[in-house]
Amino acid sequence: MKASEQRELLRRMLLHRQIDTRAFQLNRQGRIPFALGGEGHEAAQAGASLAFMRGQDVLVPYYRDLGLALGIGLPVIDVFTSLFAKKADTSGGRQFPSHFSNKALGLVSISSIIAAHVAHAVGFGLAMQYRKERGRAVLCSFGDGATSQGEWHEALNFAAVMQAPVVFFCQNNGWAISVPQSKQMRINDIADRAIGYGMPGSTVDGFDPIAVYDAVHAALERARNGGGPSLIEAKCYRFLPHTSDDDDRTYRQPEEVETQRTRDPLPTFERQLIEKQIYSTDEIALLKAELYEHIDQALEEAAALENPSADSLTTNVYAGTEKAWL
Ligand SMILES: Cc1ncc(C[n+]2csc(CCOP(=O)(O)OP(=O)(O)O)c2C)c(N)n1
Ligand SMILES: [Mg+2]
Repeated sequence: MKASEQRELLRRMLLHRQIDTRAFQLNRQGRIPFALGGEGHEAAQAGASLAFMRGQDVLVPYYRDLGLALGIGLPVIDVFTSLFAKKADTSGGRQFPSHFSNKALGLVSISSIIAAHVAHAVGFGLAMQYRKERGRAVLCSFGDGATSQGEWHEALNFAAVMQAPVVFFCQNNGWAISVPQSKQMRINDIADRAIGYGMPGSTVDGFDPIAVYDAVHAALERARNGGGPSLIEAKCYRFLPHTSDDDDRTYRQPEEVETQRTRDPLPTFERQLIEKQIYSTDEIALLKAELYEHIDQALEEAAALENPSADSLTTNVYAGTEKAWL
């Protein structure tokens, strides 16, 4: 991979981590009601986002995919406009946090219903196929827990039968809120499920952004060229509680989290880039400071925006009040 692409991967990972940190700080300060972090998922999402072709592909993500959304071009200010529930948000400040969407970027709005969006993704893929739009594919992302839902299985089976251009990207962090993988399934590798549907499946180290990029890139290329769907499982870990409303000490040992933290993909990738002389320590420090400044400005700009008016309270809630989203 080119040095410039490796630098870009690190930039995306750092941006994701820094925004997560700021969102949890804002939550603890009482400035936003809810935060949902992807710490431990940065490498998987940066790698997958680099394989996405903006203007061609469609991303059907889930709520933990801030890094994927930023990676394909979601502006930082939009993240905070949503977190502060401002009028300028695509949903007019009415959307649940971490439910970003951006039509121009091909970023589909998130379904709060776990795995429902996997069927939607197949629908997008079938539409591309029906319109004979070669060179386009759908990237659909979800967690390990989503693969325990019936809809997930129906969606994968149908995608395989129809040879729809969809890449199913599982970020297996070992937990579905308080339920560990061992209580969800009797298999170790979720990618093993692919064979049951007749599509290629592979497991990659979700802490290695280059490995994830390689796997997702190859699968998207295959889909774009009529080769049908695939399932990729990126094994990672969730370092934070499920959300700011969750206390993970009630269901997992802090030692487990500490052990996983020693494998944190951020310092690991930073070290790798320094060893390869792609970045110096000073350059990384400068990059972090620049990102911090950018986030700071976007955050304050968003905080100063107008709130939705009280009379918009029922817009898009009752029939007859529909207003198209941006
Ligand atoms: C159909 C459905 N069931 C339950 C929930 C509640 N819920 C929200 S997130 C979640 C866990 C999903 O875990 P996973 O797919 O592994 O993603 P992760 O949060 O670990 O990234 C659950 C059960 C839901 N939103 N939808
Ligand atoms: Mg999970």
